Amino acid sequence: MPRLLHIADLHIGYKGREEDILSQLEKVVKVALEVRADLILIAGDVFHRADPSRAEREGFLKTLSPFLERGKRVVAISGNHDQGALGRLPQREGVHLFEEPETLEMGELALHLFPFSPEGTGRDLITKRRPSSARYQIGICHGSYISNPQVFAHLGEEGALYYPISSVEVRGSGFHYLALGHYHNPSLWREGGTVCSYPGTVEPLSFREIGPRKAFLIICEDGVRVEEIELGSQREYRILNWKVGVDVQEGELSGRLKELSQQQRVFFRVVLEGMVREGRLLHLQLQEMPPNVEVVDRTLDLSRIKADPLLEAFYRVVKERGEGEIWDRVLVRGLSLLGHED
Ligand SMILES: [Mn+2]
Repeated sequence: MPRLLHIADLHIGYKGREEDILSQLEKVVKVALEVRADLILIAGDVFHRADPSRAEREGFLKTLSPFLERGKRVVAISGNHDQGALGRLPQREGVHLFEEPETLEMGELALHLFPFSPEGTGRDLITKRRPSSARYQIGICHGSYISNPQVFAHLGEEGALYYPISSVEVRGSGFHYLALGHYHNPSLWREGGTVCSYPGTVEPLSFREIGPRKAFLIICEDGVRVEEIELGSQREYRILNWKVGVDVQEGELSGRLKELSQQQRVFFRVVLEGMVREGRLLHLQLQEMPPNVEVVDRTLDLSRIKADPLLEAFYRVVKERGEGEIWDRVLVRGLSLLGHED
């Protein structure tokens, strides 16, 4: 009864996050031992670059050691970020790395591996594999599942052209499980007789990777069963929407932003809206932001409005007309159309 732990998109070597990613991988290894996984499957983008440093390569293998020392195995394929990187790693017992399509048989398991290729498409899932009569058929691929609207919207049309896979090909594959990598947020669904999943990054790496990080435990026992495992994370990305004058007063803004910098485990993006009396002063304050806080300034600068007769007249008309959410939006949209943000 094989048990596999599926992860993807480690991006080891991602600038500024090197330590966090290895710490998170250490946690994955701990989890893999706790849930008695026999194998860790990594569906691409182990490294962030095609030429990982020696420290990154050694860091990867060293972190896997506690798992390998118990005679367990790790199977990884290359993704669009680390094509050519896996071949630079030293041979290590129990570690199987692939940069070309391959079918690997391990007891009751057949692992059909489809590393990223610029010419790759979902058809490869059917044409570039060896037939196998193993009891459990598992596909591993680094590609864009374009039939999932959530994935398609996130990757964008250009990103989704990378190794496009559609539900038609998955339904024809006969896989019990399709272990995907490339899309950076966890997603688990069924397509015909195939369970498909993207685990997402093991550690969040941007404001697009919000929410719990996951690994999937695949239990092969009369078909496959999948258990979702929450990994937590070393750091976290959080977006805050502050309206000046409502959520925060203009005078206390820099103090409030500095408070956020105390929470060093969190990266903050603060979206500022509302009205400020003097935009120039705000910009000066925002120049000295700590590294874990970034500010998106969408405020209206009252001093600029007052200095322009057209903006001023529009502002006065709207203010006389009414107060509240809808009038605020009329004001923001109208002022930007009139050239406030130029
Ligand atoms: Mn990736």
